[in-house]
Amino acid sequence: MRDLPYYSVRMRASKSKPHDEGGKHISGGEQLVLFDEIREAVDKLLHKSLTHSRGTPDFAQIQFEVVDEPVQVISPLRVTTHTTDSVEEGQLLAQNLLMKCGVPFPIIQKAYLLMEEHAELSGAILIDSKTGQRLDKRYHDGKGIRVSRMDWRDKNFKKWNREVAVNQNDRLKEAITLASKVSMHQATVAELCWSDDPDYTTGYVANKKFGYQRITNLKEYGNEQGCRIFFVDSSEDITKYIDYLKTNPVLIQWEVNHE
Ligand code: WAQ
Ligand code: MG
Repeated sequence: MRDLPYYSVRMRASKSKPHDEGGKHISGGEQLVLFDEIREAVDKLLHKSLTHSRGTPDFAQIQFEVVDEPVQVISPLRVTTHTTDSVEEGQLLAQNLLMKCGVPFPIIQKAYLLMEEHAELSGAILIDSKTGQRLDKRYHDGKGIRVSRMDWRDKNFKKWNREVAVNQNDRLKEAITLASKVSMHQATVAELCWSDDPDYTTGYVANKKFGYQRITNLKEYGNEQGCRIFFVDSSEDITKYIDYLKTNPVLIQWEVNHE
């Protein structure tokens, strides 16, 4: 019997203008579901777009499409949480972890400068981990690369959560799902991320070797400046890498007794 096909369901919402015309990014989301689950996925993404702490959207798009490529099933990254007392402490720790992953300090400094120059992104910035050069600029109007076609089935996520007990919310699920897909690729040296939602200040540094390292206090409460940077090994084929991020379907699955 042929396996049932998966569908990629995507949402993006913006304020004052559509994304392509420079509107403020409010929210985005991606899911990978079976046909019978499309309605539920659309509902969930619609709810996410309408109730966002970055504001109410003036524009939104929700679309789905069948996925023809075979779905790759991978394990979630191992999670560690570091509790810090201030943004300074959190940021210092994030930089130390990035260096441990193999990103030199001057490149981290360049990345922070780039991030400040590009405040209004809806995707991730790709940076050459050897030169600090931005690699994604000519793609997607410079708004960053949006990783798509990934998900973690709720039942398995909940099981993982009961056993590993971090925090049962969709944000964590989405972030680990994305970080696991991204770090799977050999071109990824490390990822640095914190939310652009003003009410969420925990972020992370991730890579395949050290896992998903959550850090509390990566920005001040109320700040709408988010960050998502992939430090990349540019000796790999970048066009293929971006294609992997955008189109390769990946499901996260945690096996019991895995950890
Ligand atoms: N692909 C690429 N970049 C993305 C994607 C995506 N699918 N989704 C979001 N981004 C970028 C985009 O520029 C956003 O502005 C930025 O990341 C932040 O997105 O407790 O909530 O969805 O362990 O606001 C991490 C910590 C939370 C969770 C991250 O990010 C935890 C978060 P947000
Ligand atoms: Mg956000």
